[in-house]
Amino acid sequence: MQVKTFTGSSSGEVIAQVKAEMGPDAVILGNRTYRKNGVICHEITAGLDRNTQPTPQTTDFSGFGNGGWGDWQKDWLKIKEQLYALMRPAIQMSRLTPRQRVALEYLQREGVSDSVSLDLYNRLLANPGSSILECLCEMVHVKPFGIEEWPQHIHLFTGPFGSGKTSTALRFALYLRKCDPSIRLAFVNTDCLRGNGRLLLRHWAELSNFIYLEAADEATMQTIIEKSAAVDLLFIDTQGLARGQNLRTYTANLGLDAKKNIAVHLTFSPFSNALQTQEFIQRYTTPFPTSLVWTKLDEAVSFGTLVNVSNEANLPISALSYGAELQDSFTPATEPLVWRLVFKRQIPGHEAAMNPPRSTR
Ligand SMILES: Nc1nc2c(ncn2[C@@H]2O[C@H](COP(=O)(O)OP(=O)(O)OP(=O)(O)O)[C@@H](O)[C@H]2O)c(=O)[nH]1
Ligand SMILES: [Mg+2]
Repeated sequence: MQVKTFTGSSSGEVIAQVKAEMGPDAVILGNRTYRKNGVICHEITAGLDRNTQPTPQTTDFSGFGNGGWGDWQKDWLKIKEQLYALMRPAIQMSRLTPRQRVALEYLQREGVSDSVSLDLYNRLLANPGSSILECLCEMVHVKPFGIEEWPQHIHLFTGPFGSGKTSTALRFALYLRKCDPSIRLAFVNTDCLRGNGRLLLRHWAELSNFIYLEAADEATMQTIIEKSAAVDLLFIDTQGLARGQNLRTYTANLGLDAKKNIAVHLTFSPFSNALQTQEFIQRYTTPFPTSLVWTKLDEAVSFGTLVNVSNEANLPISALSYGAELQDSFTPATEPLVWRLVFKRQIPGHEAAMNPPRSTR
């Protein structure tokens, strides 16, 4: 390992030196601040492993599941936290307008991560006069669920166990039926082993006059897809994936490849910590166009996680769900709905915000 110590008058300056000289793979081994001849000096010791294997990309799951990837991810998260802690002084609130400052401080209290805060701060400085919402809209994308925005023939619902996959698939189907009563839609359940979800989907699909099918293997799935020209849309409901599994392999095993016209909808509820969320994103990332569906918003008390995950995963939010029932508990996402949720904790359709936070206007 190559180890080197850098000094400078600010931590930001020293980090820039580390990056310039040792590159993005450098690891911070230690840091200290001291006074020399009355001047404050910042010192960072950084290391670079010359024999390091290439940084795992989101596409590389080779080390996944044997502990190595998970440990690496944990370490990297810690390093990132340290880096951002060092860079926090770089956020000089005094350089923002009072309105921007209040909004940024509020977001930080609501759980928006240091990296998102810093990114937002830099955007605000780079575009003087821009509003915080303008900058946030560049960082968190919204693409409301509907046929126009999501015209794919096949829609696959994925996400952690119990995150609301089946409910979301049914809500989406009922919503499309409401928009177009003549729509022909078939559900394919790939979760054929576990009883409850299977029964729930079958029950609701049949009750709502949708076709219900099951496919536990590639051959059955291929047959269904070949015949699916008879319907306008095919909705595939899947099961959650355990640690060590990933959606790329899961979809490949069902013969769902890039040649097929597929959209993926990833259901997430805003309760996981940063490490778990990051791991979920890796687990459920595929090359298919993907949306984020935020579920169980009625159970959450703050929504900073929405900003962190949507920004980090770089996936558009397509829908918001906020109730255990199938009816009146879901809406396609729009920017005003998302930002009212984040800034006012206002659940869509509910006029009054929960514990409206002070001074965000
Ligand atoms: N409070 C609340 N409950 C919800 C919401 N969405 C779904 N649920 C409930 O969460 C539970 C799990 O929902 P499902 O749709 O079965 O979740 P799933 O991801 O398909 O679950 P598995 O297939 O078992 O992994 C059910 O009791 C739903 O009623 C929501 O937005 N708010
Ligand atoms: Mg289910």
